[in-house]
Amino acid sequence: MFCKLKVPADKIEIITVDIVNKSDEFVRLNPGGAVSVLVDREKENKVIADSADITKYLDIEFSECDCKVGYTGPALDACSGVFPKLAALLKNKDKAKNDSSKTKLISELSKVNDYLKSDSHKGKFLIGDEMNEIDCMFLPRLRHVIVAADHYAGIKIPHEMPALKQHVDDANKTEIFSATCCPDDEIIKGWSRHVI
Ligand SMILES: N[C@@H](CCC(=O)N[C@@H](CS)C(=O)NCC(=O)O)C(=O)O
Repeated sequence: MFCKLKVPADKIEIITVDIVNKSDEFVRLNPGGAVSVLVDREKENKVIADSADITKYLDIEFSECDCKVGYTGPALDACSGVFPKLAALLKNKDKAKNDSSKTKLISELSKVNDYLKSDSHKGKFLIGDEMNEIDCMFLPRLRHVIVAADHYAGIKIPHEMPALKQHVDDANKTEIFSATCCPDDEIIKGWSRHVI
């Protein structure tokens, strides 16, 4: 998603990887085997195999587009607890802790909703009317919540969080987010080894 935000469309080719059945070509390129991987064909197929390193690299190579890489502030404070609480809920094997794990996730979502409707928030996205690096970090994670928390724990974004719902609707309308969304069944399959 960050690559699509930074790099002109005619310079990008997105290739999806089946991480359960990795092709030999992919493993040759990235013996570590994890995604995301960037291959810079203009730099003798230079391979960068870590999303934080890819972000830094693209930020330098395409410096004319300022996507507020490394932003810290209220938006980051508001959204950084969501994914860890999702992981804690889905990886929890102790039934007695299930309700409290759900409550903790909902409480993190509520922090985002509160931030989105606060005076310190302006614009459609997390830190303005344009997408920035923080949106590329948070929106895919929020989609994991929307898909996996619903599938495995029956949790949906509560109706009492209209600002968060609107935020998701606005993001879904953008080409950058919708074109890079992981399909629902892949998200569900990805979490299945932790849940079952
Ligand atoms: N340091 C890596 C970690 C990424 C990561 O854990 N990717 C997972 C998918 S979200 C993966 O590729 N897992 C498959 C595997 O490691 O075989 C990054 O952030 O780029």
